[in-house]
Amino acid sequence: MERSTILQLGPEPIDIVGDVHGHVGPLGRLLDLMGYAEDGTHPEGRRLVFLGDLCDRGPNSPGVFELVMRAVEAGGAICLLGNHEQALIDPDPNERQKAGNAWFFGDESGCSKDEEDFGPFVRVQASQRERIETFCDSLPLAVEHPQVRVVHACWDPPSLEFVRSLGPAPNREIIAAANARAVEHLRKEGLHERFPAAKAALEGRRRVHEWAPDRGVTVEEQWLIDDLVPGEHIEQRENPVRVLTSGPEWPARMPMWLGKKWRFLERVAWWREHPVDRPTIFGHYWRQREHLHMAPYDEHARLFDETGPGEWLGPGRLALCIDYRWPRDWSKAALAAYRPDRGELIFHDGERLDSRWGERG
Ligand SMILES: [Mn+2]
Repeated sequence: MERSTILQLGPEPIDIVGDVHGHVGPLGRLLDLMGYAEDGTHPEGRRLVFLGDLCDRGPNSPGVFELVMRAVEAGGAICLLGNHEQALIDPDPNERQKAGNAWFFGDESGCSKDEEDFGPFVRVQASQRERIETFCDSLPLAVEHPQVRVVHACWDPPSLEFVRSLGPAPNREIIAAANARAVEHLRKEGLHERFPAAKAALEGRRRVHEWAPDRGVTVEEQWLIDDLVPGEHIEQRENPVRVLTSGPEWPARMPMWLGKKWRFLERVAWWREHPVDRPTIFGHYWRQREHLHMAPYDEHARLFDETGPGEWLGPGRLALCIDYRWPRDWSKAALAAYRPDRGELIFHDGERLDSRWGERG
């Protein structure tokens, strides 16, 4: 099939699989429950659409890549680019620092920390490395099906237009062009030198993980933060690939230590502010499979309110997030697929939920 960054599908029924994050066993069970053969083919001609974020954090990222690459080659499956696949091929070395990707980068990427947080995990073999990179380079950023639209994090028309304008280029080139656009905006705001300098100045503090900004910052640290907040905001907002693969983010009230770096932005429920006009499925947002308040920082309550796991979101209820986790145990798999023609959400442990878009009847 010819490379296409925004893919148009025909009417054949699809099954959309949420973020897998290295859980190859649960993925196998989910595909089995839906009637797929091991190579990703289906006796009724159904087609798999993976939302991206196949890898990182879980026990076997290489195994998930092997399974999905085979399904794409043999079964006509489609896999979208998630922010974790993007990190594997991003030309900016800063962007490769993602929690849980030491299976791919080894010691250059905070390996011992990953081992402690996510271990044990299977590491990539030398013979797989280039195939995985080539695969990530070829993944579409969005899919349009007659029933639904699919993207990893945010359906944003201007960002899609930017990507479309670049034609069928490999993702590494598209990511580089998007990064360059963000740098151009940093330059306009006079931050293109101060922002990286402020990042570097905080480097030591993030490595030892000893800084506690909620207990006060020095004047010098506040100056750094004053460059970091707008810098990160521009870096996210003005980067069309990042908007599609990790969504718009807004300045957070307090810097957060997340994985391998300090973060000065937080996720926002874009589906409330920028309602979609057609059913849209996405992953990325760590939706809790059962609702549980988590003080003091309850991201679920902020993004999803009290909605149940299969509820559609936003005005008109046209947006559905199918990236799940368990509230008490983040390492336990919670993998689901959405079947638009059946209005059904199916989990790898066999639970099925009715889930239909549109106003409640
Ligand atoms: Mn993601």
